[in-house]
Amino acid sequence: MKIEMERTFVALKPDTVQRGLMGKIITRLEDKGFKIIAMKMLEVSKEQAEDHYAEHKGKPFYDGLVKFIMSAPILAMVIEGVNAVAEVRHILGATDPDKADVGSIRADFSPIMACNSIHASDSVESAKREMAIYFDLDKELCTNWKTMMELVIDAR
Ligand code: 3AN
Repeated sequence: MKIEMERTFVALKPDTVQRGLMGKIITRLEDKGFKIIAMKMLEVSKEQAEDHYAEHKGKPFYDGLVKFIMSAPILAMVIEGVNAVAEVRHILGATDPDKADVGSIRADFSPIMACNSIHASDSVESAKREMAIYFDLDKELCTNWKTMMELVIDAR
């Protein structure tokens, strides 16, 4: 199995912010051992929304997606960890909460697919593209610190 240190883009969607579930969902990511290296609450602009969902342009649900992501603030994050892209998607569960594994974030928190609580990039390439939509990558990533686990490993 590959072991790669990766970064991924995660956004807690408007439904999560409105329902006061940010803390619970961040805890799931931190408990798994991921490192949050950037975090920003923001109101998504039309341009950011259209960039984010460019792959869905033309689909019947596209307008609803853009409207929804702009309907309340999101919490944008960059997350670092071993195999972070696939592992974070695994913790999220399937896009449709009805099909998400029991114990995944979407199975546990999301009522319907249109309000599925959280987004995470589906590849390293998507992660780079999506991070750049929401963060100034030269200034806004906090990379010069270590988690307790990293300090313990260094001290051995
Ligand atoms: P994920 O967030 O799991 O990567 P995407 O990026 O494929 O899912 O889809 C983003 C959003 O688009 C989903 N949260 C969902 O609301 C909507 N969506 C995706 N596929 C469909 C579909 N087949 N019918 C309706 N809405 C969809």
